[in-house]
Formats: sequence, C-alpha cells, structure tokens
Amino acid sequence: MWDLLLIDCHAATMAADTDLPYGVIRDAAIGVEAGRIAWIGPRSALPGDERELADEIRPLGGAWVTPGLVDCHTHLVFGGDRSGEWERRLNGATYEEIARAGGGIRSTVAATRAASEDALVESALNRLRAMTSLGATTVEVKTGYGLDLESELKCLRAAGRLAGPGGVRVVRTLLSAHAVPPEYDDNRDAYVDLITNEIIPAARGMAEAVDVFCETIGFSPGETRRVLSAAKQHGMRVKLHAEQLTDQGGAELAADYGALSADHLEHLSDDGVKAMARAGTVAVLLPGAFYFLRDTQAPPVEALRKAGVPMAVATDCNPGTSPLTSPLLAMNMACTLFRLTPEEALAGFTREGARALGLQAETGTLEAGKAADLAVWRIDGPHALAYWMGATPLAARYLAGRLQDIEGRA
Ligand code: DI6
Ligand code: FE
Repeated sequence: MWDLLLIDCHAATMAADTDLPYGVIRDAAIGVEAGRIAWIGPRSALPGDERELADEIRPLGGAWVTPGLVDCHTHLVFGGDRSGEWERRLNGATYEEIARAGGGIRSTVAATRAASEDALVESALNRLRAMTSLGATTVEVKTGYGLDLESELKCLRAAGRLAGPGGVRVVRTLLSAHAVPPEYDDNRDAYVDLITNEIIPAARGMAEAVDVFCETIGFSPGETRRVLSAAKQHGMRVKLHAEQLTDQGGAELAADYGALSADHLEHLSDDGVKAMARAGTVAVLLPGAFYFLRDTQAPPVEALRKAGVPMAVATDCNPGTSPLTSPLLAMNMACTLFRLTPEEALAGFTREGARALGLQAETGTLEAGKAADLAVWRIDGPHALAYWMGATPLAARYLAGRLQDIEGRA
C-alpha cells in the first residue's frame, strides 16, 4: 500500500530513456511510498483499484507535475548586498571609484566576515524562499565570501541550516578559491596553502565538493590544480568556474580531474568541449551572469550539444554578477540568450542539474525509485515554464513525498 497517490495530472518525467518530448505522460498517476516514487505511469495502467493502492488519493485538478527543480550553482550565503554599488555605477561612478570605496567582492567578504551565522541564515533564507516559491527542491550553495578558515566554516554551517526551514535538499560546495582575501595580497601562495592544508581538511564532511574560480582575476591553472588535488586527496568531488571571462584551459583541467561540472564556459574552446565530452563533465550554463554583465560572447551551445555534453542551467545567485533568484527566469534567459530549447532548459534545471551535483540517482527525474521531489504547476505544458518572465505558476511542491508550503516553510 502506497502512502499517497497523485491523480488527475500530467507528468513531464524528464527521464532520459524515452523519446517522448519532456518524457510526457498524459493523464498520469504517481504513487509515493516512504518518500520515494513507487510507481509512475498512465493512470489507466495503474496495477489495481486506486482506493486499494494508497492510503490517500490526491487529485491535482489537471496540473502538470515535473521533477522538483535543482539549482546546481548558487552563492546563496553572503553578508550585505551590492545593490547600492550597482546604482552608483549606473549613476556614473567608475570601477576605480567603487573599488577605492571598498566595493566589489571585497565588500561582500567584509560583510560576510562581520555577519553572525544566524544573520547569514536569515538573509539566505529570504533568497531561498524566492527559489522554492518557483519550484526548487534542491539547491547547491557555495562558500567563497568568508575566505578564512573560521568564516568559510561559518558559511558552510549556515548553508547546512537552510535545509530544514527552506524545505530543500542543500548540497554544499567549498569555494574558498573564489578570490584572494586582502590580508594575502602580497602572498597568494600562502593563501593557496591555507586552502589546501587547513580549510579543505576542516570542510570535509560538510562540503560535498570543492570549486575554484579559475580565471585571470581568480586563480591560475597551476593554483587551481593545487586546490583540486587537495580536494581529491580528501575524497571530495570537484567542479570548476571555467572560461567565464577568458579561456584558461579550465574545462580541460576539470575533465582531467573528473570534475562533476565546469560552469559558465562563455570562452570554452573546441578542445575544452572534447575534453568535457570524454570525461562526462556537465556544462553548467549561467545566463544570469551573462545578462547582468551585459556579456556578448555566449557559450558554444551548439558544439556542446553536438558533442553530447550534458547541459545544466542554474541561477548563479550572487551579489556581484547575478542577483537572480528565479529558476524560471534563468530558464527563459537560457532560451533567449543561449538558444537552448525549452526542453533543454527544463532538463538543465532537473535531470542535468542533478547530474552536476552527482545526485542523478536520487532526484532530477520522475522515475520509480527516486525521491518524490515534485513541482506541481498550473501551466499549459512544460514548455510554458521557460516562457513567462515573472510568472508564479507553482501550485505545490513536494520534498521526499512531503507537501511543502510553496514559500518553502514545511
Ligand atoms: N564569477 C563571478 O562572476 C563572480 N564570482 C564568480 O565566480 C563574482 C562574484 C562577486 O562579484 O561577488
Ligand atoms: Fe558562480
């Protein structure tokens, strides 16, 4: 006997092993037991009398059910924000003036260090609730604004505390190699030593993966290798911010290390595409940062598609380059700016987002055996999710079979 049977709905399963667009099942039924999908298929194929199959039957009024959305790249935990700085820039302040006034990423680092763990949880929860009200059930959260041992661990603890009140799965990533903090300005190597010798070992058991901002204004390929090697030594998975502003060969490097994903990729080369295809590294596309920076070089989507590289899409929610909390708007931007199809955009926020986190066996599609992480929508069809800009079509959200308030409070 199942705990719950959802009926009077259509399902976009996003399962990979079907030729049907979106893996659609019209007039579907979904049986849930112990938090997992016990059965999914056409209602007409249910293996018995509905009333004898489940303790509770819930009709969904013709709604569409998709996998709960997976936002696989966010920097959700940080102190302050940079909206004032953004306004000053639009009023004509130069980059130097902003930097001299302590602006930019360093102002977020200062605010994050100064914030209590409770304050970080509270501000991140506000942003998280915007995401969950639009269907997110799994959210990756990176550190990278603490940049010292204590502050990075504080951010990891804060991220871990989002899961319960947010009603989401949280996957934590250590991004201490996001920027060199001011106190190491004259000694970058010592900061990389701190990451490899102290922060990574201390973060073990809290962060699932280690990430590096591999970029001219971030960390060099050589520094990146040092950090990723340390992560591997400690049994952690790796991912990379690669080729966002310039081609550093980061995608090849990510592939060498068997990275879960390489993210951004605006300046990805053909060799980078090939390396990612070979290694099965997911390409995480982040159109929010592309838009907010008014970038003009889009990632090579057609080459990625041809090479069979899985493509995820995420918000990159961060105070500097992507103050974006809407998975649906990110999908829309992936279609308009990067020319993804609406189906690829939804796959990018479900199946491939889960793959980018190593969670493909657990969530990201509607298939028997996976967690019953579901988003229920009032829409004409799954293509409509990437269509509206600013719509709020979510009707309900389930995490491991449990109905969540759509603001994310359990
Ligand atoms: N890529 C970016 O664009 C930023 N971080 C990253 O890895 C910028 C983050 C910030 O300015 O706060
Ligand atoms: Fe990022």
